[in-house]
This record gives sequence, C-alpha cells and structure tokens, in this order.
Amino acid sequence: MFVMIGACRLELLQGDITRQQVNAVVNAANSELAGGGGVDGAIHRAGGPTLMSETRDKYPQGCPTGSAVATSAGLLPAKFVLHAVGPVWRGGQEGEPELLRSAFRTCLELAVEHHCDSVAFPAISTGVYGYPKDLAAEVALQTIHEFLLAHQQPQLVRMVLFDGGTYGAFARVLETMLA
Ligand code: AR6
Repeated sequence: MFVMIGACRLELLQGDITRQQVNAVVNAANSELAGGGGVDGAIHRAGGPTLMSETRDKYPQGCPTGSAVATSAGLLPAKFVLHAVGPVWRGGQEGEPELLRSAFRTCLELAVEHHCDSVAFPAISTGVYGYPKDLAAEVALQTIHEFLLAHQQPQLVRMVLFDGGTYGAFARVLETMLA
C-alpha cells in the first residue's frame, strides 16, 4: 500500500531490503557498527566486504543510538547504505520512542544531504532489539510523514517489511493515520 504526501510517496512493501532498487537503503546496525544478524547480516553479505572496511575507516568510534552514518553500498543495487542504530526495547520508559524517531529522522536528513530521491527502511529495532512492532510502526510512520510534509523530499520512502505480521502492523497504523 502507499500514500501520497504532497508529491512524495510513502509505501509499504513486504520483501527483502537488500533487493531494493533505490538510492539509499537503511541498515539496522548496532552502535559499534560491528555487523550482526538480521538486516545487518543480510546487508553486509549482499554488499560485500568493502562495506565493513569503509565503515571501520570512516567511523572507528561507531555511531550513537538514535543516529545514523552513511557509507557507499558496495555490491548492493543502491548508492548508499545509511547505518542506523535504533534503541533496544527496555519497556518504553527509557527514551526508546525518541531514540527510534531520531534514528529515522537522521536517515531522512542524510538521504536529502546525499541527494537521494528514494530510500528504503527496514523496521528498525523490531527484531533482535525487541521493539513492539505496532509501537515501532507508529513512531516510524509518523516520523516519515512529518518529514515529508516539512521537506517534500525524498520523493520515495519505502518501508520494507520482512514478514506478513510486520507488514500487517505497519499497514494498520498507516490506515489509522489516514482515517
Ligand atoms: N529485509 C528486510 N527486513 C528484514 C530482513 C531483510 N533482509 N531481515 C530481517 N528483517 P533486526 P534490530 C526484519 O534484528 O531489531 C543485528 O544483529 C526483521 O524481521 O535486523 O534493529 C545488528 O547488528 C525485523 O522486523 O534489527 C544489531 O546488533 C527488522 O528487520 C541488532 O541486530 C529488524 O530486525 C539490531 O536489531
């Protein structure tokens, strides 16, 4: 499903983030930028070893939770990877929503800064980091919606949801936002 926000398109798709033909794909990284499983593992496998060597060279200190950094995309069909660090879910009273919001917002700012017309996000924090999918969907979609209203770019923002359950959670939230 998709919605138009002015001239920009916000869409939900069930699929694999590594297969997206967009200018920038977002990685669900950790603050050490050390690689891992889930999206991170898939992106590094598909992108090849230059991704990790560039990350180590450019960002030896890693990246704080709630922020993101950009590298080139190696063998992926994108120009950039935006390595975002979402929060670990600890019950919701430790600033998780604001940190997740900030991770999404930083990626959108980086996408604009790097002249990306299209960007694909995974459901950051909803895997190993345990963020409830419906709550993560509210934060992600509200943040993207606000950014597109304010900036009218990137032209395409795609949320790529790996399984039907996550897609359903995001679709329900988007429908509620539109009602
Ligand atoms: N494409 C799209 N979504 C995917 C894919 C894929 N190929 N693979 C998994 N997902 P996670 P996190 C979904 O665990 O919670 C790593 O080890 C998955 O179903 O990748 O932010 C890092 O190194 C879930 O809905 O990211 C960190 O240490 C969502 O992507 C830590 O995990 C995010 O799951 C980050 O945890």
